Amino acid sequence: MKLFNKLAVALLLVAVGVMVAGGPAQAQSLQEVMKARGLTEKDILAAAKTYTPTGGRDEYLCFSSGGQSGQVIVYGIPSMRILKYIGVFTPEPWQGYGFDDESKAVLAGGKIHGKQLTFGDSHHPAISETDGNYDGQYLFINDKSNPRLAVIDLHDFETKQIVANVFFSSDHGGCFVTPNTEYIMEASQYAAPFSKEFVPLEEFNEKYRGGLTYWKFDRETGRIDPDQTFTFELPPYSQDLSDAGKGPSYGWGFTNSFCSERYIGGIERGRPPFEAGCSSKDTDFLQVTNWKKAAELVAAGKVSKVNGQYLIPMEQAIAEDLLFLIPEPKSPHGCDVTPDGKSIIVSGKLDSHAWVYSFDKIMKAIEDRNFETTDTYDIPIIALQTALDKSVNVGLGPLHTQFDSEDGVCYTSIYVDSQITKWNYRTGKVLDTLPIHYNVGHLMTMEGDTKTPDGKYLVALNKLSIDRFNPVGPLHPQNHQLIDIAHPTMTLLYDMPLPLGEPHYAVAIKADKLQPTVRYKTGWNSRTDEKSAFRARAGREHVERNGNKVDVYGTLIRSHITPEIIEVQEGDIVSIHLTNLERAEDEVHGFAMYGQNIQLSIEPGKTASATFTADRAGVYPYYCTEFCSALHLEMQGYLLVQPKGYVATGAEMQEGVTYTEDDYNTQVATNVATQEVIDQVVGFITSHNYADFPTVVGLVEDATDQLGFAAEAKKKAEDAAAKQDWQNAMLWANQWWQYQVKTADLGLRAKTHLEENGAKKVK
Ligand code: K7E
Ligand code: CUA
Repeated sequence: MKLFNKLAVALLLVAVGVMVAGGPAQAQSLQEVMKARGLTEKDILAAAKTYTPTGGRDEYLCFSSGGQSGQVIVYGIPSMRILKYIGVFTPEPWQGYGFDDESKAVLAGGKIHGKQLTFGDSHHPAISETDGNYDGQYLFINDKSNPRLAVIDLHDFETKQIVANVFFSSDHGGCFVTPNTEYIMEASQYAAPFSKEFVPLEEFNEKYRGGLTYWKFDRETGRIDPDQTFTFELPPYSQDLSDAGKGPSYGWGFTNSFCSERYIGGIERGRPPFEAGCSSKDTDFLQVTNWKKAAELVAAGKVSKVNGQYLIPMEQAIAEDLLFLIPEPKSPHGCDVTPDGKSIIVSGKLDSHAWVYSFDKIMKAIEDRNFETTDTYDIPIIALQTALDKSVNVGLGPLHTQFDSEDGVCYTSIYVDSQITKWNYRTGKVLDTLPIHYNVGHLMTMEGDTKTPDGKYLVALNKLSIDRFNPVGPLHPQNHQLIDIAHPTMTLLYDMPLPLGEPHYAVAIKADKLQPTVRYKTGWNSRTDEKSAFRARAGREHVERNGNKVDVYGTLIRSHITPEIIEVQEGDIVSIHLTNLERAEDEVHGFAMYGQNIQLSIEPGKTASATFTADRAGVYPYYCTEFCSALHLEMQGYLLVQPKGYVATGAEMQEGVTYTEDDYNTQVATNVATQEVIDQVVGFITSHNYADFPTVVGLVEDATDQLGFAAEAKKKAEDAAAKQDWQNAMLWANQWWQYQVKTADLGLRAKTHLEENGAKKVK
């Protein structure tokens, strides 16, 4: 007892102590906050450069690979606020991705040997380009584990297409777009037989192959066209990263490799491991391909199809001068074409140099047939010294290079030394270095792989975060560090933990180049971008039965799902198609059902479908999963799966409350008063220049819709009252009021927006 008292007193003292010493609760001035939180002036400056007040927007949007999560992560720069995850190779329930029929069809495009995969290892995102600059229309990303590419449309940030490589069994060197997004490059990584059949490792040199696919992108359809796509057969050299030429090097592609030793491992056979055998030679090969000439050969019908796609065998590539090799430093990583298209920078991962190749020198060697020798596969090799411009000592373990707005200036990530090196690829001078926490992989500057980089900020995509954040168990977040590069010396601004996968690469685009839509045309299949065959209009909701196939054509609008009761029989195959009738910005409804693994996300205008077999008789409540309005919880319904042979009892549905004429009259009085409020708000809006405010125009459209519904409900109430059916009169009067409430809510939001944004009185 005594001990307990002592403890209690001690705790009290501690509590008081904290209160006395704990200035923070009182801190008002900047100095006090700085002192209390131990912040330096440098910290405050960094905060001021990244802090974005409420409602503020970012200058750039970054699309980061989500690594093993198979997604794309979207965040703002400089605030580093995460804005969205985009489901790409893996199901993403809160977006309905992989749960609705429409997105399942997209994911099905990525099946491997007929197997539906729920995993992807996303690596390199690329934004579509026009004339070598980001145009903000599409985003592409590859899956290393299962060689696939995805197309994301930036008009709605949704994944539209996944294609699987018919030759490769892994990839890495994608996605890299040609300057007008004619093609998207995808290079294989781990060599495997193109036949995808069993071939013993003893036949590695003859039958295992690397390759480089140039996927044709069709701007008209916004989709990859596999029929016009072609692949270079390459030696089994473990191709790594790629980049497309631009400017003078337009028409060419560059792909490095890291195991031209063609070592095939076998620890369990007593052989040294891959890591020893794949790094034993001093050099590997940069593979130079002429895609423009290859495309001409394809168009001229000179390339044959294998597995249904154009394949350019090595002999043909050699004979047609489409393929050349250049030695590059030991086990390189990174392959980056400079903004002027004149140089290619390759980093020696096991070396401390960045190697700058001259495109002019490469072309001269090809013209002069100045080859050192050929490789085992008869591919001509241009001598390193013939093609090299210079090599620059940038630090141990250089990986990737990105570019600044200032001519010649670039930044290379240094993995082993954990730093960023700023240098000049024209002069060969190192300009600055900045330590990174820890082990940077890729790095990215604003629009840093285009013809006209913006500079300004750099993000270091670090592999480890170790001690940078509060511990959350042995699996730590990754760390994206934001760096200010607008000045001669680099400064670290911000650490952002990324709690998803290993984000390999990221690209950032000026935010004002993106103009995403806020709503779809009503009844839209967002995955195919056309009117859905399953759309339904208000008042036209219905159920169709064909044998044991039941199609429900329903709608969603605040705050009800139509239909609210669905009756099917055990064994039926049920498809529920729902159209969101809302036009209001951000007014999304969800749809989830007990026990059926169903979750849809239905944005304004979208039609989404869920198909399942009602294989067990029972009662299955469903509801809207987005808190969309005050009566969101009431946005509900029942699927009744009747047992085989069920016969209805013929009894009436019983309501819990009986209403009288008085109830009806009270409700009508409320509605009349509510209408007065609405009229006042409408008066305010229409007496101002509201048409100049698109947000308000949207709100007014939506309010007009709601008011229209109110009028319909009012009529039903009055019809029932005329028949003295007070039960239905009262319930419809209440529904009339529900629509009024939504109208008033929208009107008030519009009024507030006008007041806050300085609308002018016009009459
Ligand atoms: Cu992690 Cu580009 Cu796949 Cu380098 S890659 S670090
Ligand atoms: Cu719709 Cu909640």
